Amino acid sequence: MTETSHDEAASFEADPFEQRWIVVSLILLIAFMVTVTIAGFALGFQVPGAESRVDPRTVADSPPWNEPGLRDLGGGEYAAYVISRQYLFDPRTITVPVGSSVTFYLTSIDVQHGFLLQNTNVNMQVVPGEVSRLTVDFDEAGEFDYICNEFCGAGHAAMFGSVIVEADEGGA
Ligand SMILES: [Cu+2]
Repeated sequence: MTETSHDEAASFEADPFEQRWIVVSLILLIAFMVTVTIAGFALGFQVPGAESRVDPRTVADSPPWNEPGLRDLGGGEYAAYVISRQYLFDPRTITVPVGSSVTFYLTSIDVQHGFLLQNTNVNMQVVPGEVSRLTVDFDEAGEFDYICNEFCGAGHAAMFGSVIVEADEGGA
């Protein structure tokens, strides 16, 4: 039985070059954790989450999905229920006033689709059986097209729509 000295057991021997890289990796890890924390809590970045589960065979017949479209929740807040299927988004047009905060709820009744809202950071997968949710604040008037960005079949390229953000005509 060989005896290990106390010093040897307690100290960590590594090449100085290797030690430097271990330190660099730890700094990077900490930097990523800080970045993700700031993005999530201070800047409001959201990861599209499965809001709830639905039955893709019956979801189109049950509220609120039996009447897809916009709901005015008051105070500039809206909910938009969008059904995705080969090869269209229902509804194809969503119109809101500038300054609106719109929470999009999407589900698919057939295959997997995508929902990319151009000129925003919204990019969600739309999975049958699940509801995807993301909130967008529309601070500028304009037209924001949404497209299916997951190949879903022969008519994939025709799968698009748009959010129209209307300028405030009242001019407060
Ligand atoms: Cu699609």
